[in-house]
Formats: sequence, structure tokens, C-alpha cells
Amino acid sequence: MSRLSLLAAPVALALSLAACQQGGPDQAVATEAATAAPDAKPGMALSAGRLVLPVVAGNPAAAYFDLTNGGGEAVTLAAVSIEGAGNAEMHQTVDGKMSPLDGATVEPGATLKFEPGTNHVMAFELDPKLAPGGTTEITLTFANGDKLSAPLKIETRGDAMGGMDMGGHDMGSHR
Ligand SMILES: [Cu+2]
Repeated sequence: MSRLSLLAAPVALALSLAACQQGGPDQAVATEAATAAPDAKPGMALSAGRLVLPVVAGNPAAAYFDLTNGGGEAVTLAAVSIEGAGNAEMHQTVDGKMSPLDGATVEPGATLKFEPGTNHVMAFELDPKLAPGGTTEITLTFANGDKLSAPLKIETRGDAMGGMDMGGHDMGSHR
């Protein structure tokens, strides 16, 4: 309320802007995020990204990667999207059963692994252009709205799994 009244007085405009930046760190950060490139989350690195295509067309693909937090604060991964997939969901496999993973927190210095048998991303509604040997892009969205994009190598299941099972995946339970 007090800021609104300050802004309404033209002579106080410069002062109120300075006060706004000092007194409102959240607002300053939001402004910065809106103007900076959205694909650069400081300190976070995604490596070993790959998208494993299903053997049977129409089934979901699975994406795996290592997410390393090189920053000084814990970071929560909130959502994922994959270029060429109509929908992507984070899943976890516990005791051979898969369930949605709503969020995953990565402590400073830690690496969160999405790999067969544990955490993974299921990708649905696949574009036929996603072909083995190519690449696509995954975009992670963090709880504070920051994003991180990185390439995924596209593989077929045989390349990545070497005959291992899919970590308890029951494809019938997927849309
Ligand atoms: Cu899954």
C-alpha cells in the first residue's frame, strides 16, 4: 500500500524504485528471471541425458540423466518436458512399482540420478521424428520457476538396457 502511494507521487518515483529494489528481493529476482535467458539455471548441470525409445510404437519412452547441483542451495525439480513428446512425467520406482514423482530435491553438491530401475522420466505422445542416433532436448523446471535445458541422446531400448528389464515398468499402466 505504501509503495503504491509513493509511486503515485511523481517526485518520489526515483526514490521509490531504489527502495523497491532494496526492500523487495523477490521482486528483483523475478524481474531478472524474466529478462535473462530462461535456460540457464546457475550451478545446475544435466549430464548423460538420453531418451530411450520404446520397442513398440505407441508405448512411452523413458528419459534418464544425471542432475548435479553445483550451487550453494538445495534445489527442487518440479517438472520436465521433452521436445518431441506431447507429455512427460517424472516417475519413481520403489520395490518394482512405479509411481509419479511430484518433486525431487537436490542438495548442494549432490547428484540426482534418473536411471533405469529408479527415478525416470516417461515421455508420451512421441513425435515420429524422434529417431535413434539423433538428439532432442529436455527442459527441467525448478520449483522457483527457473529452467534448465540440455540435450538427450536418442537410443533404442536394446542399446541402453542390454537386456535388463525396464525397472518394473508395467506399460499397461501408462496412458
Ligand atoms: Cu514410468
